[in-house]
Amino acid sequence: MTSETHLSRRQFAVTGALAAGAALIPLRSARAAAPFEQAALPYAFDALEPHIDAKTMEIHHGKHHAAYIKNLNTALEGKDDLASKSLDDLLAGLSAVEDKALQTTLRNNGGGHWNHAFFWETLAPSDKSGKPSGELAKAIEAAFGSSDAFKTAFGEAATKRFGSGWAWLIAKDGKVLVTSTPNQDNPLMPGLVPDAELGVPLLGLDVWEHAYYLHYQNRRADYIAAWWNVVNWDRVSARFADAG
Ligand code: MN3
Repeated sequence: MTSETHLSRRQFAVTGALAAGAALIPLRSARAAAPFEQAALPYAFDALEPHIDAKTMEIHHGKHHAAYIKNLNTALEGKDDLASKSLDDLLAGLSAVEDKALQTTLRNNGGGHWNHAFFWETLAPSDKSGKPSGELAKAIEAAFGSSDAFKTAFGEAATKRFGSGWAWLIAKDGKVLVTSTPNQDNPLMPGLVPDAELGVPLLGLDVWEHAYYLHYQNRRADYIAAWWNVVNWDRVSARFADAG
């Protein structure tokens, strides 16, 4: 995860240990702090209206995303080798987790945490949405022919994702491409998502019904069309620049 997001680890409390020779001892008892915590939204719940309504944002952030973090932290209890990893490293190494039940739990909830933290940072009020700029605009033009053709391709990936999942624009080898993943998978999980491309996520769209059902009911296409109004293109363009 890049520094823009807030997947910070809670600082474990340490003893004062000021006496000469005393070591600082992390308090990693059974009551040790959970490793992952949730950042506040970078805007108000109603900041994306009318495109995404305040109630949906409140439940999506406060209930759904929060539950992924809670479940992730619970799964990591007592597993210091995994709990000490960054979330990116945890996802990158999931295919090597031998306990398949644990792997599935980490995949669903670690992916859920990563994807949602990324999603909130990808959005902005419509008056700040902007357009793809700089090298990203050129890469989209090169890959898809036009901005409209890109939106059509991305929208198709989001619409055709059966059930729950995500559509992505990713950077790979200096280019951009569209892919999609089921459930809470993402393009940072080598060895686990055979039908998806791996790469650096630039833009991700949550097409789980919980992301739109209150306002749009079954009309996923209407949600997708409205969502374009609240994409934070400055952020997406910066991600492409950082992807190198
Ligand atoms: Mn969601």
